Amino acid sequence: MEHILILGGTGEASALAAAVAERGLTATLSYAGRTANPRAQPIPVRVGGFGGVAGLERYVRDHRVTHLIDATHPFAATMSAHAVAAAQAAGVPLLALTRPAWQPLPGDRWHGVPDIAAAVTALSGPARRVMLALGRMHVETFAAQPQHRYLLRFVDSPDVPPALPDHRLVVDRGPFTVEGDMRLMQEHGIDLIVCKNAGGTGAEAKIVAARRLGLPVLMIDRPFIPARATVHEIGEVMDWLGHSAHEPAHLGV
Ligand code: 3Y8
Ligand code: NAP
Repeated sequence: MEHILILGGTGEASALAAAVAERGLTATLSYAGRTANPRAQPIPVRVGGFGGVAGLERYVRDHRVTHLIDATHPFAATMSAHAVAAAQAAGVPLLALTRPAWQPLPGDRWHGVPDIAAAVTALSGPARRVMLALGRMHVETFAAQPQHRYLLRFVDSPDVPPALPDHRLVVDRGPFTVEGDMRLMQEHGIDLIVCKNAGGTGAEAKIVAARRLGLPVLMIDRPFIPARATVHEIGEVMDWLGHSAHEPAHLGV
């Protein structure tokens, strides 16, 4: 009897949860607990850290996990590194489900930076109207460039106001729409977008909106993640699990 542990927090993890539920497979979706009301799922959910690599290994053994799937965000590098180490230690197979990085199209005005610290440095210079579409976790580091007017977008309302002297805050969870993000950028007179190269479709609206408005984008490259087997499609995960994506449970297979 399999027990699939999905490390979630992305649109792809939710789509995978739906696919394994449809096939009646035994699975658990795991959230870190970063948001107040994570999306409801069709499979059991656990919330909170595991307690490092050892904690994840213990969870895998105690819950007889047979397959570990890392469907976390490409910037959740610590979780992904822990998954590689814990899967090895516990002797369970690991597969990563990720989305390819976004690539600029002709005409895109992207300026690539290696990490968030480099994005902060790149913001030196005269005041601008910057859409900081990075969520809440890294906002404090941008206080080093207080001259800008920042447009922030968080999933939840913050307990304390962000430490940026000139900011506007939108509380909204994705997926977002191109029209919605174009309107937001125009309403706030945005002249620069800062974002992570998340890939996928849930966060893509803002770079399409920037493209249509001819706005520059400060694109933060993904952090290093140790090598592991990786796929980009749900069907490949189902094949890996030994349940072809074309054998729905109701056919009694
Ligand atoms: C807690 C689970 C689903 C998953 C939906 C995806 C798409 C919408 C777009 C912008 C960019 C950002 C942020 C973003 C998106 C999806 C996906 C995605 C970006 C939820 C969720 C959790 C989180 C955590 C949250 C981070 C933040 C990042 C906001 C749920 C809604 C900016 C990443 O307030 C905080 O502390 C938020 C923290 C980590 C990054 C940061 O540094 O702040 N995601 N986002 C997960 C957990 O607890 O394990 O609440 O339902 C999931 C989603 N957010 O099931 O449909 O697939 O990525 N999430 C980025 O890409 O830059 C928003 O505003 O344009
Ligand atoms: P991270 O920095 O890689 O991980 C930090 C710690 O958070 C991990 O060591 C682990 O704690 C815990 N953790 C992370 N993801 C977890 C999960 N799915 N289930 C259980 N514990 C988890 O992670 P992060 O960048 O904070 O991301 C947290 C969550 O938000 C993940 O689900 C990720 O997919 C989602 N997310 C992140 C981003 C982003 O920009 N970083 C964007 C969208 C969604 P222990 O060491 O105690 O086990």
